Amino acid sequence: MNESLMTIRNAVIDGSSKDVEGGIGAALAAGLAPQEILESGLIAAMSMVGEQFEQGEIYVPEMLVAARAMQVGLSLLKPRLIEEGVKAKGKVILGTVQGDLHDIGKNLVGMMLQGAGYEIIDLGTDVPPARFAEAVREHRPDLLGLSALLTTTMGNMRDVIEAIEDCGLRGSVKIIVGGAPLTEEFARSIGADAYGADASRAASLARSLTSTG
Ligand code: B12
Repeated sequence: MNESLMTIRNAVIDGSSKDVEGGIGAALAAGLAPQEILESGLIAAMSMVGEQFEQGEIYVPEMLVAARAMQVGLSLLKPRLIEEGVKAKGKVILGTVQGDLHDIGKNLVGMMLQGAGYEIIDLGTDVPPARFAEAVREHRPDLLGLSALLTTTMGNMRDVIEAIEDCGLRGSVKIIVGGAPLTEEFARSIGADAYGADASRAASLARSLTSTG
């Protein structure tokens, strides 16, 4: 594997933003594609962090510094991942459901959709169902994307969909859901339109769900 990708992985795991920055600079200078740096560097490191946490080798503080280093890396790659001057293909509201603070995956989905030409309204994390419904009423998006990373919060997606149904707005917006603990079956069971396993799938789903005709 390319040396700079190893540097990036180790830097994310160690929580060293400075080394992430150096590694990404080196990787880009070596001609690696931003997508490869993202997948084989940043995302690969984050899944190793998840495994270490699961095995009790690291704790929340280490996970947090790793997440910060990952965010630094994402912000550096962002301009490269987003094609400039693309005309908006539609409007997307994104948010992480109530009780859940994980936002790296959601942010990545936002970047990919922005790169695919969508206007993004990001409601952030720990978003209550009423706030989602209010935003759908106010912005009239083509698509709503919900994220959840915890088995204890994924059920809150159902409440969001119900809140939107209660306002009579369900027919006006397509809803896609994602996050590590989710499955296709779960998405179907809560009445979502689709499940996206990763950010590039989110972009292809957006294209197919928002295309007219
Ligand atoms: C980083 C991290 C944190 C950071 C989050 C920082 C941040 N700003 O996001 C911090 C330290 C805050 C954290 C806290 C906690 N965490 Co945490 N965390 C993680 C970790 C290591 C990585 C998550 C991540 O960013 N992955 C990288 C991104 C790119 O991947 P992703 O999020 O899965 O997103 C992709 C897809 O899922 C999809 N996707 C995501 N959202 C959406 C939305 C749509 C619409 C679509 C289409 C697609 C999509 O596309 C994304 C891009 O490809 C995971 C482990 C793991 N392997 O997931 C644990 C993990 C999610 N955390 C876990 C736990 C237990 C916690 C805590 C409860 C720990 C504690 N005891 O306090 C708290 C909960 C805090 C809260 N209330 O939310 C558990 C969850 C277990 C479970 N089954 O519920 C995990 C799985 C770790 C583990 N193996 O045990 N965590």
